[in-house]
Amino acid sequence: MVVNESSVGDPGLLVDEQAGKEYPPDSSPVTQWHGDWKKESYPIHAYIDLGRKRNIIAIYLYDTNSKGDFVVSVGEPGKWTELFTDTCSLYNTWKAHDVDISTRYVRFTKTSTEANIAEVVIVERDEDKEKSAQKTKELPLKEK
Ligand SMILES: [Ca+2]
Repeated sequence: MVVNESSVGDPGLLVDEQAGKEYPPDSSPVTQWHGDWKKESYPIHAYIDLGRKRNIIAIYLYDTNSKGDFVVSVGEPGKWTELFTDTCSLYNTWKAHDVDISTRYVRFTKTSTEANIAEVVIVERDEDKEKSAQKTKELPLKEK
């Protein structure tokens, strides 16, 4: 579930192109999270609720046009810790961020209209395999 903390934009577009189970992802997402064109609207924030605490081993971002800081944080609503900042310096490229973190919530911050990310893939550790593709959209559905 994606929660929009801002009054503009649709952060659901960060997780609307999760087709395929490849790891690492090799698709070419096109719909990106955008707020509006007003400078004063930024930064904008949104977070994903993974349903329960997950052991996250990688976060992939699909970088599109322009450059700007895209911040990924973990923790819980009202209490975030920055995990990393991606400068969005590449073009139409999947960027891998290896992490080792246990969290239920992952927050994204788009600091400007230029910090353009089209899709996010969050990989949870699978105890049966070394690395497996369990994506954001599917994670909450795995609840037993
Ligand atoms: Ca998308």
